[in-house]
Amino acid sequence: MMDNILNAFGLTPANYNTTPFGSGLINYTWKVSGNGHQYILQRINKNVFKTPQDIANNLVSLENYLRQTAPEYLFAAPLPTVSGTYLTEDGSNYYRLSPFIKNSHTVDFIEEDKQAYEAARQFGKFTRLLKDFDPEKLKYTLTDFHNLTLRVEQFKTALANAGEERLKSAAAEILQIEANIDIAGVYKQLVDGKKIPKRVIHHDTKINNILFDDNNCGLCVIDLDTVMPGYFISDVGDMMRTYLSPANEEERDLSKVKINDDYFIAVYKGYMAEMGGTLTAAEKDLFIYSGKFMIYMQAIRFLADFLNGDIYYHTQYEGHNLVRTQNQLTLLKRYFEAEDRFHNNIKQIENAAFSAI
Ligand code: ADP
Ligand code: GN1
Ligand code: MG
Repeated sequence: MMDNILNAFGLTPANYNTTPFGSGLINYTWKVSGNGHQYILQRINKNVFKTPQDIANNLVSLENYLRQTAPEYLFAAPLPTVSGTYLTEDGSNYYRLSPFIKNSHTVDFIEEDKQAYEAARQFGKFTRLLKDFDPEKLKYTLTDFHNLTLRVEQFKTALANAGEERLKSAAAEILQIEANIDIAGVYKQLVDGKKIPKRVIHHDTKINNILFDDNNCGLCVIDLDTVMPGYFISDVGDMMRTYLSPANEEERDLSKVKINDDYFIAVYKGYMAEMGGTLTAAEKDLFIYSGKFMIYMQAIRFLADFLNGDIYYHTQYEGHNLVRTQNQLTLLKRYFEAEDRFHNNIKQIENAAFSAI
């Protein structure tokens, strides 16, 4: 099976080794090595991405734009097949191949401020370089992906359809989701009131979607399937969700889910170093809200999947999605507790920048 896939990309199967790679929750990834070359091969989850050709088309138009406007920028776009398309099929799945970026690595959680700064800077740079690219030229590869209003509706449907046993075991988490519904209210107001602009947004700024070099300098952003029009709160919010705690969403010991203020400062400085001159005043005001938005939405998505019988996210053990929900709700609590400190941190950074002028 793999042989046909490699052949489609012009690689002679006998010359290459293919081994599973990475820790994503949606697609399957392999590293393909041989002949002095290395590639990343991915099987696209077709239950999630119904129109993978849209992803390929988006990436080609972004690559063309960036080649003209920022030729030095490292854009980890997929490679064409021998027939010139960017995807190949094995009858039931789509596959794509990208060059493996040399001397790169990813991390699953932050170990030092520098990683948070570098990652935030890379995601900020990506949106900044594309600030004059009309986002509506891109296809929505996942419609309503970060539409929190719809995610709440999907959660309610999951609640209505869930079996007794799962409902019972998730009773406490369901109450916590309901108690924080204001977060969804703020989102609805800002969308209905068109308070912030659509931009080219990555939509999956988890820490393991940044490639680092050996010195922990950011090389580039990867996992480009969900690059589409969106709001900056998606990207900054997912950084807050995945960079602030030394333990990630997989952690079962919830006492390890904490907020590291230095990582918050690093995210702010890194993102603003690129986007500070571009964000509107209304967007800047939503910087801290963005974390609540994404942490809350991820808790809802994990819990809805648990109630639906674990049909979306890869799971490794019974109750995995419920534990992930508990983890995210704990993070949300810690985030609320840190909110005043975040405001003070931002004030201090901005005052220092002002007095340096
Ligand atoms: P998923 O959607 O499953 O998260 P990713 O595109 O993030 O898929 O890829 C999974 C992992 O593969 C990444 O976390 C990274 O470690 C590695 N990876 C992906 N693309 C590249 C690349 N171009 N060069 C080097 N490593 C890569
Ligand atoms: C999924 O593919 P991966 O693992 O980078 C998910 C994200 C979630 C994330 C939670 C298409 O990302 O939205 O935030 O899991 N991607 C999709 O870890 O649903
Ligand atoms: Mg990924």
